[in-house]
Amino acid sequence: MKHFTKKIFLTLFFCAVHGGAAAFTISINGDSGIHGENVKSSNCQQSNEESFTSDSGGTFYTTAESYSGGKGLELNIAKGSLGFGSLGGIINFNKCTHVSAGPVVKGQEIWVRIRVKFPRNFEFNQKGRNKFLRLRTYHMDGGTKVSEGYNDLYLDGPPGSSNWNGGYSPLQYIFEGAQQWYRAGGDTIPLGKWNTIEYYLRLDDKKASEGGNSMLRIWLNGTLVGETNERNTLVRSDSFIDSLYLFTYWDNDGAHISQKFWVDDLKITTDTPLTQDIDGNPFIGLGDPPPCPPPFGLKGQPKEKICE
Ligand SMILES: [Ca+2]
Repeated sequence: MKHFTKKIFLTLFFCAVHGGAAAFTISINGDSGIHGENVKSSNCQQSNEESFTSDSGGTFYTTAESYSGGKGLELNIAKGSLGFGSLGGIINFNKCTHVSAGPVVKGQEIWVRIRVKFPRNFEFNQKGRNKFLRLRTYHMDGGTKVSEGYNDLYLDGPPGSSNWNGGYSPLQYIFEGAQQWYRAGGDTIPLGKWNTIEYYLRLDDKKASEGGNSMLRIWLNGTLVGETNERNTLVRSDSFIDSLYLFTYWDNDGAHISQKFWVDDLKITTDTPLTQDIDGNPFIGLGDPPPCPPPFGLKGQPKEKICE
């Protein structure tokens, strides 16, 4: 009880100083979902976990592909579609009141970890850069909410599949409020297998050379492939992030082909993970939950390992 009281006091103190929400965690692993059911709930609660709150019309729970728990999420893009409203989905943190989620502000940190699997014959959009994990950023001007654009992590198709501008990178970052690209290192993202990608921001309107404390980190399959403190992640000291857009947009021309791919184990947290990478940076990492083997389907063998 004493510890609980102290935690509440510290939370209130933090909010009073920073104006931001207490630490929160949003998770979607699909494991309690019903195969074929749309993943969307206006109050962010569905199948014993969180859910997209809008624009996820083509996203469904599936037993066909999963990294953990025997179920994952199937994402669809239809030929001719721009993707918005159907591809992936949006999680508005303000809708996730049951986990005390809300705007993330200067000085706070946010980690977004997801697993993604593209079929071997998957064709990325023909411009080369695919909108992937986007943290929408705003500030208030009087009573008006003003968009600063997105803190964007783009996922790029394999080299040679598209037109490259400035050299290949599997993952590229830009904050639209500052318009400066950052290209992560690392190899291409393998098709036909699960990949774990993690995206981290420490929010500041000033980068290190301006005396600020901003930070960007990107991990691909547990390896740190991008890190810089030379990017502004907010426009103003009172700016905030209040939503995650997962894909949500294909390109300006419409998809050239109808396709599906899969995601699993999406986790968004502002609570510093206990796991660290080999450089000592806190991250959600490859575990959480540990991987499950696929069901063998043979008589006498367990169908599925329980993932904690
Ligand atoms: Ca799962």
